[in-house]
Amino acid sequence: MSTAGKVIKCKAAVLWEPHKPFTIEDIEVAPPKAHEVRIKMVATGVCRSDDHAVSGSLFTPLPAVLGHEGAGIVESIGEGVTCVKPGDKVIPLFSPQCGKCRICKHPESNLCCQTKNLTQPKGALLDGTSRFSCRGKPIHHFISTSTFSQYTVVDDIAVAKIDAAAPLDKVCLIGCGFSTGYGSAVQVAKVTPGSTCAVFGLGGVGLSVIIGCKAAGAARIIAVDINKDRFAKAKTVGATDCVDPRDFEKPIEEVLSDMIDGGVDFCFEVTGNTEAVGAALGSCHKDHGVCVTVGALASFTSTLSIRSHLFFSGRILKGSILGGWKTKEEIPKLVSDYMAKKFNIDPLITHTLTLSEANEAVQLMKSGQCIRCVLLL
Ligand code: COD
Ligand code: ZN
Ligand code: ZN
Repeated sequence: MSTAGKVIKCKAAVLWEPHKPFTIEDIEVAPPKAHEVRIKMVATGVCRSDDHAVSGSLFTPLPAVLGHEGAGIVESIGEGVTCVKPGDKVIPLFSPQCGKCRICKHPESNLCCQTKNLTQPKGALLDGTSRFSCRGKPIHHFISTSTFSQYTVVDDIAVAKIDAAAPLDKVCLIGCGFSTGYGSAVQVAKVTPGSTCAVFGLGGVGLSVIIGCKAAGAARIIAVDINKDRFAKAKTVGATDCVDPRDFEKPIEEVLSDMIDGGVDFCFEVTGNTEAVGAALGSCHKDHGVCVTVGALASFTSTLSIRSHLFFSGRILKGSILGGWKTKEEIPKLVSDYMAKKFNIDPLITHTLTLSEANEAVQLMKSGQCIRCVLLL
């Protein structure tokens, strides 16, 4: 029997208060309104930003259904939706693409003017209301996505149709972590063939940067982390050298400068530790080095402290969101590239659990035991 037009009851992980575990609840998910899409979620990765929302360093109104790295199948569509139909495999987009605004029309940018849920979180869909309720109370959405639920509703500018053959328990990572890292290398830094690269931080996102550097033809990729347990996986995905800054008395930027004749061409800070930004920038060649910071976004309130003399030359420091991809257009292409084996994301998934184990997944991530944990919904 069709569920279209009806309220769906399903399970979701709800965060009622900051710093508390999720509770697995029976929630109600209302049908999609005009230009909205209701999705039966199949799989979701658990990302650092979900935990940043739990801790409050990434502000989002609560109670909420978190999760933003998911994949599923369209259950029903609201009036006026033309980009997807029931039965389509999709990835929800925490950074939407309206296709009409100045930013969407700019060839180099991707932070669409409708990315309000990310920059000024209201915890709602674009019409300002929620489709979730639990125990008689409205529950907020999270950055246009809310994937820790068996069903979610998103705006039609925040969903990308993907290859019908794509394995959703793998390509869910293309909704955030993989695309953020891979795009930082190929799209934001524009790593060149034969170049030298260094990647600070070897979590799921940093390893995805390495995959991107390798795909772009980098000759040398130096993986930097204070946790040596991450080195084996870094080598598996393409690192040529692994360095622990704590093994040296001199600063890591001097170590890398000695290793690579004045510093690397491209450096990436993917630690979530703002203090590493200066070291990453200082590890770039002073003449032309490009440094991309991913971790500096980890908190809305943190500030950077960088020695100004690092800019007394041609170094460039760049930021980005979601690897610079124009999401609606380019996320499906990344899924197709994965299907065509242009890169492999499978080594990033070290654990697969169920929705009822969402809190265990967060603990695995916080303890550093997992790279990416996927929840089956
Ligand atoms: N030097 C070297 N390595 C370090 C240092 C340091 N000073 N500090 C920490 N590290 C290492 C840790 O040992 C760890 O291995 C690694 O850095 C970080 O790994 P994870 O598993 O914590 O992180 P990821 O890859 O899942 O996520 C890293 C981000 C920086 C992306 C994350 O913190 C984040 O949320 N950033 C928000 C910005 C963003 O764009 N996120 C993607 C959209 S949600
Ligand atoms: Zn994320
Ligand atoms: Zn736009």
